[in-house]
Amino acid sequence: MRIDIVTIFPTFFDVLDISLLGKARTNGLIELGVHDLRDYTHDRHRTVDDTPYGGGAGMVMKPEPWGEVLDTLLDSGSADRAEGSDPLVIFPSPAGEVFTQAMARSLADEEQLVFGCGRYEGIDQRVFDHVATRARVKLVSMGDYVLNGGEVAVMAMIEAIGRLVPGVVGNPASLVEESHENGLLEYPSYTKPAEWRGLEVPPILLSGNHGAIAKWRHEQQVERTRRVRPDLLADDGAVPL
Ligand code: JCK
Repeated sequence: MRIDIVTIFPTFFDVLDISLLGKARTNGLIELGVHDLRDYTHDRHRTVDDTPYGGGAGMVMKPEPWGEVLDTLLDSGSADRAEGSDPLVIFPSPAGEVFTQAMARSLADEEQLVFGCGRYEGIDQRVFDHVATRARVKLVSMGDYVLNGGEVAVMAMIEAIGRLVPGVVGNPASLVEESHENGLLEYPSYTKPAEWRGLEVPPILLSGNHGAIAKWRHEQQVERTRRVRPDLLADDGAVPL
């Protein structure tokens, strides 16, 4: 998978070199390009923002630098790209579709993802409208709270997507287990020692009875989900499997 990121804070993504994805990159499983939007300006102040038409607070990102960087990213490699594997362009936005694990799974199958990180009050609408005439475009939100820009959202999305790319996660068994997940919250986990600061590991986990352990873990999942995330259960409280 190839991932390109456009941002006015390119060093924000330096940490990707040392995270989970660092290894995937040395293995060539994930190729990453980080592009400074200001490199696509032509004025001496490298201006990327301007005041909003119609008035209002804050600044809006100008369309021209976005047009130039996206021209470069969408044209480069188009010659040797396989049919039907055109890049998908993702803009984090409070007005986007909410990012989910299902979305991460589907994005992990893409050949090339381009992430456009906005700042200020966002990007001139014509950038989305124009790129949509040349590529598939998605506006994606991290959730119903307000961030200062798209960078943190892109970092989270890349972590969620990257670990689903075949060969990236160290222990594929954990992914197999995840793919069999049932839409419930996870069960509580314990490791040694069996007693710590007066707190004991639930004895069933030491019993060696794998059937009973599986049943207990499922009950824990249901109980937790009902308490913390009842929205994940059907309206009648039925347990999805
Ligand atoms: C991209 C700029 C900052 C701040 C105005 C927002 C009513 C617009 C995001 N889950 C998420 N929350 N926020 C973002 C996000 C924020 C961004 C950009 C993503 C680019 N900003 C900003 C305030 C506003 N309002 C709600 C008015 C933008 C994601 N993903």
